[in-house]
Amino acid sequence: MNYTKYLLIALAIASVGSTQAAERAPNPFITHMFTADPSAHVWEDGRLYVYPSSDIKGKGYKDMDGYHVFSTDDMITWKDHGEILHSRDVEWGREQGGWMWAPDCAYRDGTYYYYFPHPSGPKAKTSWKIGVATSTKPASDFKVQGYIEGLQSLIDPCVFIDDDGQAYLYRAGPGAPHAVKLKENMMEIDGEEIEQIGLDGIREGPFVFKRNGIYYTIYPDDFPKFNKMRYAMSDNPLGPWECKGVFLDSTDVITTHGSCVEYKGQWYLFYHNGALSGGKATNRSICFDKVFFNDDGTINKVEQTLGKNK
Ligand code: FUB
Repeated sequence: MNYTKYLLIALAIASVGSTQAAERAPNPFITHMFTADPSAHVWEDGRLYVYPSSDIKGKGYKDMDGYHVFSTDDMITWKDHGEILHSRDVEWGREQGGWMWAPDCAYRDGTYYYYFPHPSGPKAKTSWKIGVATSTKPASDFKVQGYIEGLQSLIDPCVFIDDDGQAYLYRAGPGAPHAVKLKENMMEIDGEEIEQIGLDGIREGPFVFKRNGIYYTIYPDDFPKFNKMRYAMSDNPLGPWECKGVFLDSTDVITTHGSCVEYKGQWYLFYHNGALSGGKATNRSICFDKVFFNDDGTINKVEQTLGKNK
């Protein structure tokens, strides 16, 4: 075989390889229903699970009343595990239902803990509780156990378990961001809530993760009209934090809310936009894009593989 022929064959193989490496589900990756506020986790079965809230076609935030779970093992094919919880399953919840807002899920010792903000009284804004449902499976058979007592009325729970096994609950919106340790039962607080300092401009939706010994909080800011996503770093899971600025520009809806996770050697940001509804604020769709870190741990601006507002 002459050299040119050999080179052409090698280039063809390389280009097939790079096409395969780039393969992924296009954004938005869930298209049969509206979804928002994606919280992504990789569990022991090796799959990546996404726990979002569900928007309802033509309806508003107060009408959000159930949760689905989605999972994948290749970032291409996504399985809808169906509805895992509905406001009617929440005994202590407000009679009128609705308001099942941004959830999160954590795993400890064979149990999955599903955390969801839901009001306990007719005045949603002053009666937010953080409900807890448990299951031995990541995406089915969840049973509501109650809510976490002793917390102020805030939304958007995120539960992070550190390498030493200590679990922390973070929340923000409509008030200032707070964090608190959880007991080993994952359903009771251990100590006082601590205001999180340094999350400049935070509106709601904190998500905490750790990489190379550095703690990160990513969060929606209050940028007028179309919020952006900022991040902050710390050497302590309870802060103080140092805000490093915007790493996700606005999408085409006012809210932004997301999570950051490593899967099969690549970091991803999960977030939402209004691509399937033409930018309707309450009919959102979840997306993911790659995240790249610099040597000092700072995060590069995430390139959205679909349109955005500046
Ligand atoms: O999806 C309902 C609410 O909108 C969430 O709880 C907030 O984070 C915002 O995305």
